[in-house]
Amino acid sequence: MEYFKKGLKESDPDVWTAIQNEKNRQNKNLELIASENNVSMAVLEADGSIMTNKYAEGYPSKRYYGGCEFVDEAEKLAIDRIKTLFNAQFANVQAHSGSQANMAAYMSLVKPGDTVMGMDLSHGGHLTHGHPLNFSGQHYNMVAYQVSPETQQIDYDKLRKIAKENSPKMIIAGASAYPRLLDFKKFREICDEVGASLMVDIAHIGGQVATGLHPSPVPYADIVTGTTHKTLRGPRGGYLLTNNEEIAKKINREIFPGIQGGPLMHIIAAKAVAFGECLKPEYKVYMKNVNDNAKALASALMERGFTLVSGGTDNHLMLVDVSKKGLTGKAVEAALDKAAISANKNTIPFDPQKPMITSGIRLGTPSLTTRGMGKAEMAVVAEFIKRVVENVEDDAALSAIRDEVYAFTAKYPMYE
Ligand code: DSN
Repeated sequence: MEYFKKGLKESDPDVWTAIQNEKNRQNKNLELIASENNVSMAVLEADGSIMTNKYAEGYPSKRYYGGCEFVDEAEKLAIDRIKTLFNAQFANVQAHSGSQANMAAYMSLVKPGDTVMGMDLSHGGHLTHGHPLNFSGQHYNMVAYQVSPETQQIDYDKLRKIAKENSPKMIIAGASAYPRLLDFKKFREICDEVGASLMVDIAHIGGQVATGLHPSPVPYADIVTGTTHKTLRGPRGGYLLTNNEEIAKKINREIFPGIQGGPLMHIIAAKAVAFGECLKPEYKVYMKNVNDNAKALASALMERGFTLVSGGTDNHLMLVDVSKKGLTGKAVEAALDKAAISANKNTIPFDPQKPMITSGIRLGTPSLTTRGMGKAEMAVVAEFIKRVVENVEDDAALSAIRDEVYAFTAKYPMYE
């Protein structure tokens, strides 16, 4: 039947063209968005596979549909592999995204109206850690903790004080824009002092935790949540881990039927492939290179007169305070875009600007490292960024830089 044979180019040239253009953009641009990465062909193949056709509400061997024997195999592989990767006793790999994983963690550990502490969004936290417009801020009594104005790192004494004053039922550790190590043992001690559960969101630092480059929260947290598409280099999605069997049962109930219906079996198959890749020795080398490249990029930027929040990085990302150059994050993001460099504006601690303007730019090295770039290339990238920042208003200069960026990225080919 033609229906099963005709490819996208022929059957829908409009969507095909959009995808080709996006592929070209990914190949040609320098991708510095800290939460993005580039999946392998193997992950891409599983992601686009016929497992998308299958309904499989429930869990392996306990489904509400027949014909699940092969999707069961894929989900069991994903569960077993992620448990090995993080040395965790229980895992749920069905969360469609990090936000859904976080919602399931809340629903497993606290009740609506309970007090929950999370990191202020503008200090590095995430929408699901208490933003008033997010489900977290709408349904829970959220109390924020911040970084210290001096070190721009978490002040654990202050955190303890806020916890004692507010008696939260749960404290969230983890961030979307925090370049430093997190002390999960200390978070656990504070939780125990005030009788709170500990939820740890490792959406960004999953790769570092899996490879021992960041201490693991698994021994300390009641629930660990994460995403699969950032440092883990998998398809878009989420996961939850725990060492507590009762909490594991709650997580499974809250993901399905609590929040979600049918799991995305093609995505779960692709998660299994990505976790398999993460278990290989090459992945450890990759993650070390990601962190080394971040340090190299941070140093190269500081040598060129940039100010970094907290003075550097311990992971894959950094926050550049562009207000020190008299600019906003919005203006720099737009100028970088014109030079084919993708990054995102980001609030910095105590930012006087609104979230759509910001004083910062967040940069990360996972994608450039996947392309095979190393420390020497980070100096080249820093120089591109410096020149963009010096020419934010000059479209001709930005377009000349873009041509140089294209020539540079052509040396690190990705998808054909
Ligand atoms: N939006 C993601 C990020 O960019 O960090 C977090 O979910």
